Amino acid sequence: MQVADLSPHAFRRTLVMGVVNVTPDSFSDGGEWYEPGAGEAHGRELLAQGADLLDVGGESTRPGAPRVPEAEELRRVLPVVSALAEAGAVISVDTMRATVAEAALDAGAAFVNDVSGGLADPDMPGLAAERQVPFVVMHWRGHSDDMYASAVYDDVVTDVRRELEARVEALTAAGVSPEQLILDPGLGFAKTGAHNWQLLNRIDELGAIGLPLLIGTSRKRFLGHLLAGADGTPVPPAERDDATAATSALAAAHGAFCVRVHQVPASLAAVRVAAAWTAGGAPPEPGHE
Ligand code: PMM
Repeated sequence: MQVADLSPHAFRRTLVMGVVNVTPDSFSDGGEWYEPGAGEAHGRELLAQGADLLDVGGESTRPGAPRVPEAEELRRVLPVVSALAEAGAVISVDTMRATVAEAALDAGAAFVNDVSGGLADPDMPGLAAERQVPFVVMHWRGHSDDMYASAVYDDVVTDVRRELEARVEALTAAGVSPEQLILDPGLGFAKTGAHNWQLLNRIDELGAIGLPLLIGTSRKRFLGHLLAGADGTPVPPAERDDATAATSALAAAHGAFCVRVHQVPASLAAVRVAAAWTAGGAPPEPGHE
């Protein structure tokens, strides 16, 4: 099998990152892939469906979630990373801990996805600099136990942009190369639904920073509210995949580097449509050039 170059500088079309949550309590799929072997089996399924990358995480970031002890996070993540890397997947590890990121890289992960953008663990910037791997810097204002307290902005897009640029400056000062960096507005993290829609509406202002963007809308609460029926009850997470795929198409049409999704096939079709629409013809698929 030819391994595609999925690094940000080899960008061809928007990549689809499939989510493998090895957690008992994620909001979107909590517990489904938590049993031994289930995370690996789910990752293999997403890979077979055409996911470009798999994002393996062992700590839920749902609002209000308590932190998971490091030993438990390692226990959850490492066997799944090793098995899926062995199966040929390009893996990102979704962690805020440098120790977990390092162990996952040693076990075959290729990217680090840090929802705190290197803020939660002072050792993370140094690790990213040392390992020179792609590093996802998400906009973050604090741990999940009280993130809505900090959902206060003058202008959410301007503020998120400024805070992401400050992270870029701090990380590059710590020796991380700008070529490694992928930025993410952190939809739902210290953001209300209204904030999320503003960020998507003005995604080009974030793109103007000049670094690749990763967008994570998948199954999030604001989509549940958008699709609510007349009585106002949000549709449940598993019924938000069509809306997620629509956001994947739009994010791709606005030049996003990657979309992070739970259900791969519809978003993969969406980003391929967007690529063909934008180019006026289907570009070669990653790995098939
Ligand atoms: N969202 C979640 C977890 N990790 N990582 C990035 N980079 N961006 C996101 O938007 C993001 C993330 C929360 O969703 P989940 O609990 O369903 O994985």
